[in-house]
Amino acid sequence: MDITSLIKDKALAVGFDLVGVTTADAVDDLHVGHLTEWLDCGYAADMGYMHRNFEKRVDPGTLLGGAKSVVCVALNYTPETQFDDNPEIARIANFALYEDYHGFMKDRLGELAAFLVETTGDGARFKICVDSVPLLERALAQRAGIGFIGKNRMLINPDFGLQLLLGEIITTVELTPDKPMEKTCGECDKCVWACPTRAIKSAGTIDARKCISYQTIENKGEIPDDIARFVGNNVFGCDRCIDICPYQKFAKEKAAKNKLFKFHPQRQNLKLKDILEMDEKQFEEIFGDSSLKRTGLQKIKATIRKCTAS
Ligand code: B12
Repeated sequence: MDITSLIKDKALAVGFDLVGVTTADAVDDLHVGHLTEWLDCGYAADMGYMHRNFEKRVDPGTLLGGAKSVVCVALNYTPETQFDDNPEIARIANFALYEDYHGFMKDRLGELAAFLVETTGDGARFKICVDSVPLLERALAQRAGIGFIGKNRMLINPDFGLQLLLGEIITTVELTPDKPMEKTCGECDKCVWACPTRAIKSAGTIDARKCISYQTIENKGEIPDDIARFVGNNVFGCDRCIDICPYQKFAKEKAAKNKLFKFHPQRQNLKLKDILEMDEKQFEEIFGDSSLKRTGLQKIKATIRKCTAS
């Protein structure tokens, strides 16, 4: 078996749902142009880090000297149980119903990278990336054939849907690249109309200033009044543009397969009132290993006070 096939088999064996390979070349001008326009229009809101490291973000080769390939992986986070829509219950974005994915994915990518070095010899170098590294993860995953980018800007795989978390290994090893997935949403623009704040422009660009996910996770200040009235019980993140997508509705994979990726069903049933009454110790017990930890209990309480009648 060739090295690329061995690496791909190992990626699935360590627990990822999808794997693809692309070169370490810069993304094409289309992506560079979209990122430039997005930044220039102020759509990055107060995410100052999105303005930094532009060269690195568009060119994975600059993150590791001598880089030749990028192994792109995806982990399905479709929840085991569905949220019962009730305005008194706090709605937490599906990805955060699981343990914090950053550490989980980095550990498995570490195992995969160790295998890569073992298989190809001592000289192989690599860099592991999950979310926080300046990299256009969705553009690379599309180029590696894992999925296509939808109008809601999510990486969509026709079998798995949209609830996929992305990670990469940039490496000096030369692997055989996959073909990009060339697909589009066609005429469908359900996500554009489902977004309560019209954060998705019809061409597909997302204005983070209007995105409920940005406002409830990233915005350290107060949520503006014109957005607050649409937030409702979405106290952390938002899945509206994902839930409405036909690719999610008709996805063949109905739940995450990797049972080691810990799902916390109790996070789906918390009343808004329960969170308002929570102290830091209780918050740590329930959300200690989740993405909510970075946002913090005080911000989540402020969101509930501002955006709901609680
Ligand atoms: C900043 C950020 C956010 C911001 C801004 C969102 C955004 N759309 O950029 C906020 C806080 C709002 C956010 C929210 C969410 N995020 Co986020 N986020 C990121 C981060 C760190 C950078 C994204 C980025 O580069 N934005 C820059 C803009 C310009 O990118 P873009 O709009 O997608 O445009 C690019 C392409 O789509 C393309 N493009 C743009 N317009 C057009 C038009 C056409 C016609 C074409 C062909 C191409 C094209 O060009 C651009 C450059 O490649 C990535 C991790 C990473 N390092 O990549 C995670 C990431 C994108 N987020 C992720 C997730 C899960 C979410 C949420 C679902 C969480 C939630 N439930 O609340 C939401 C989804 C919001 C959405 N619909 O995008 C996942 C997405 C996985 C997937 N399947 O796509 C990522 C990849 C993290 C990860 N490692 O898994 N996020």
